[in-house]
This record gives sequence, structure tokens and C-alpha cells, in this order.
Amino acid sequence: RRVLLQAGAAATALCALGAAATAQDRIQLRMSTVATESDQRTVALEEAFGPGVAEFASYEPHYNGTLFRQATELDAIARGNLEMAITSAQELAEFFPEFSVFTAGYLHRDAAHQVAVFNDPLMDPFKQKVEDELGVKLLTVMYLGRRHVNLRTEEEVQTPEDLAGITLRMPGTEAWLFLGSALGANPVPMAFGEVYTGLQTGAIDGQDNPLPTVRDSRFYEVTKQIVLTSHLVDLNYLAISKATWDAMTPEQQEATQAAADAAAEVARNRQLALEDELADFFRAEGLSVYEPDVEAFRTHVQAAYLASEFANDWPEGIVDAVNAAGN
Ligand code: KDO
Repeated sequence: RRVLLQAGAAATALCALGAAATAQDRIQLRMSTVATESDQRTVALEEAFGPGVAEFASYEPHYNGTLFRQATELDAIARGNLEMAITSAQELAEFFPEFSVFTAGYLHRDAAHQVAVFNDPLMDPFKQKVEDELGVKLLTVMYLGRRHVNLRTEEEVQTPEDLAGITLRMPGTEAWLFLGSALGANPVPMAFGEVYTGLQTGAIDGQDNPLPTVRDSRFYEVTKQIVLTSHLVDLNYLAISKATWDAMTPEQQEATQAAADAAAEVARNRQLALEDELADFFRAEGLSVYEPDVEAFRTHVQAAYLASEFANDWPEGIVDAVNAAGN
């Protein structure tokens, strides 16, 4: 309390100076993510989001999980310790089990389908609940890419049976671990920042991520093959504190929303372009990159989700509504 009072007194003193007063009035937007500073989403946010809000807010990104550890960001926003984060349906499912529907393998078809689903009225009750109960507003949807299985082992993988006994690193939430087992592997929870070393030392046999992430985080240096399972067209949500949002003027809100959508669009197009070209890059690096029996994976994964406890928490008719979105 004493520290707070001192800070308050200091702020008052600073306000006497015109320039300092302007700085005081600016809205602070600290953004925490486990993504790197060279990830297409974070680059696009720096290029398009930061400048888009610069008149009234300071965008302050923190990368590699240095400000908050992976999957603790939503809690940090809810407690008022953070303003923004790149979050996921898997993380939201920890608070609201119904979000697990958006974590199901082979559900979203592509990047455009993700956008259609996010903007469809079917998302309204999901967004509302997150705002009301967590104090978090989901601004826009970001495209991470098609997740594939990336292994340091050499045996060819064609079907889920071929992943039996393979220790596959997954991010550390229940929904992610379920996806790993639905693929037929033995899922192991591990934070994103530990994956490179895990692969290097053999603590894990593999990991799953889209091709741009495999390159950005150099997983190709410590793995031998990429099995193009496309098991999850992965999305993230750009989240902002509802309290911060509510304190903005309507004009500021409009600018913030436009900047978020613009950054997501730039990042999406860059990720898609990279996905098209990276298989060749990895082959040139000596990795084996091939399509397995994708239908065998799809059948196995979809059956696992429909028979799972997760499906009990999904609103009636939601899978049909997701499938119909954008059609
Ligand atoms: C990961 O930990 O594998 C993952 O890809 C999960 C995503 O939801 C996303 O958060 C991503 O990490 C990070 O942003 C790092 O790119």
C-alpha cells in the first residue's frame, strides 16, 4: 500500500510536466506470449497492431513466456496483472469445458473456416461467457497453421497404430494431451520453450506444430521426419482485458479492433505462404516429409473425440453449426 501511495505521489508530480502527463494517460497494453519475436503472429502484431493503437496506447509485447508462463496468461489478465495475450481454445477449455469443441482434431477445415467460425453467431455465447466470467475479450482469431507430427525417430508413420509407444510432446493442458492420445501416441506435457532441448536430448520422441513453427523454433535441426497429418488447423485468439477495453473510448475501441483484425490478416497470409514453401526447405535440410494415410488418422481422431467426455460439454448441435459456418 505504501509503495502504491508513493507511486501515486510520483505520478502527480510528473503530471505537472505536460509531456509526462501525456505518457501517463496512455493505455498500457502488455502482451504476453510463449511465441518468439520472429513468429509471424508476433511480427504482424508489432507491425500492424502496435502502430494502429499508438495514438492512445503503448503496445508492449513480451515473448518466449518471459512475462507469464505458457497457459497462465488468461489467469494473469483475469487478475488484472496483464492486458493482452495470444491464447488458445485449449487454454480457454481449462476454464470453460465447452471450448474443447474448438480443440477437436480435423474439425476446422482451413484458415478461412476459422475466421467464419469466429465471426459466426455460434461464437457469441462463448465470447460472452469469457467476458462475463473471466474478464477477457477475444478480439480476433489468428491462424497458427496445420499441425503435423514431427519426430526424431526414423520409422515411417502411416496410421495411428504406427505412433503407438511414441512419446509425443504436447502443450500442458488436458485438451492438448487428449489430442496426442487421439492420434495414437503417448502424450507428454511440456512447455513450448523446452521442446527444442527435449528433442535434442531424446526426452521426447517428437512434437506437433505447423511447419512455420518447426522452422521458426528450429525443431528441424533435432528431428528426422515430418508426417503431414494436418490433424489440427490450429488457431489462437488475441485476447484483451475486458476492464482495459471498457476503459477505452468508442473510437479507441474501434481502432483497437481494426488493428487486431489487420494484424491477424497479415499474419494469416504470411503463415499460409510459408506453409506452401516449407516442405521443400525441410527436405533440403535432410528431413523426410510425407503424407501418411490421413483418412486413417481422421477416422481415429474423430471417433476418439465423439466418444470422449469432452463431447458431453459441447452445446447441442455445435459440431453441425461449425461445419456449416462459412458455407
Ligand atoms: C505449442 O506450445 O506447441 C503451441 O504451438 C501452442 C499454440 O497454441 C501456441 O500458443 C504456440 O505454441 C505458441 O504461440 C508458440 O508458437
